[in-house]
Amino acid sequence: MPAAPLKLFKEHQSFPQSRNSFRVGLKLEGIDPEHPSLYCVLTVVEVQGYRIRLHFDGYPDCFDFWVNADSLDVHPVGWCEKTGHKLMPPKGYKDGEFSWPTYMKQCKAQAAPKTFFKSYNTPVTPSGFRVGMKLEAVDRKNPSLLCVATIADIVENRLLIHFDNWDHSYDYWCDASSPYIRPVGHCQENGTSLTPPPEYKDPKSFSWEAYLEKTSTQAAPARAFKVRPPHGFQAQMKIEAVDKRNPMLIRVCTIIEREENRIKLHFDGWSSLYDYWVDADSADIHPVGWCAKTGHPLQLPPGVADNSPIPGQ
Ligand code: MLY
Repeated sequence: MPAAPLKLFKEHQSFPQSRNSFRVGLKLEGIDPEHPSLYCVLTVVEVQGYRIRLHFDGYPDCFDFWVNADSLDVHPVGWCEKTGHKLMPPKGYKDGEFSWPTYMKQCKAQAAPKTFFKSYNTPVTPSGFRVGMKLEAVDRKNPSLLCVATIADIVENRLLIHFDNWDHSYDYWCDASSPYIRPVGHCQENGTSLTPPPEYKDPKSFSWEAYLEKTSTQAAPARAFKVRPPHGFQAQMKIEAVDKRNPMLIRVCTIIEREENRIKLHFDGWSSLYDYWVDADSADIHPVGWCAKTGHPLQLPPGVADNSPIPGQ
């Protein structure tokens, strides 16, 4: 079976250009993966190859999560203040009560240096998108729904999508070429149904024209939406992928099906009950050899002997 060719992987999935500089104990600011509109106080609690495990200060370990060292979801201490974002303090602090300098002294901790962060080194290309503009977006928790949505934030070429009058749990980050976002009018042009904000009990009573007028907002310009070239992954190709059921683990996988924007993963040697779909641009899929190159353990299919040399023997 062939390994998926390197050229099919995006830069953030492929072999890293630099090493992972993060160390256990360093503090930073980052997006809560369960609430992507929130920036939180985080500490590096484990480093494994090119990945880090992050802990929410003051909260139980069960909320810890893993990211790659070049994740755009993490920022240096002070980033929120500098960019006008609200920072959720550690548990136990009231709003306005938290200050990084005091907290750092109390914890005797260090901030992760700015140079460790990818988000600090990527140039930003201007797009036609502005915060507050409206669009039609797929609700990724209910993927059959294309809904009335707003650009709630823009950071480094990424857009935060919020669904009008729904809570923030449906929010997500994407870029201008995301297949999940469409210009205002897309549903009407294609004769498909648009899910209006929840106060419109009868979807037929919703009109974009009246809504933009009522909310004094603008539609995101159609030219700002970019077309994403198709991914080249094919069935049978081997990759290394994070197991979402135990995200500290990376396993040997086979792509067993493909769709326009997704691939279906099979974990070699495991029941197909565990197969699932991931986006082709997921940060959790990597070329064969990624674990070896970045110094991350690779979970082999059960029953396959690990013949790699044991360090120190
Ligand atoms: N059955 C769900 C659907 C929620 C859809 C929210 N989207 C549009 C943001 C519910 O009613 O909770």
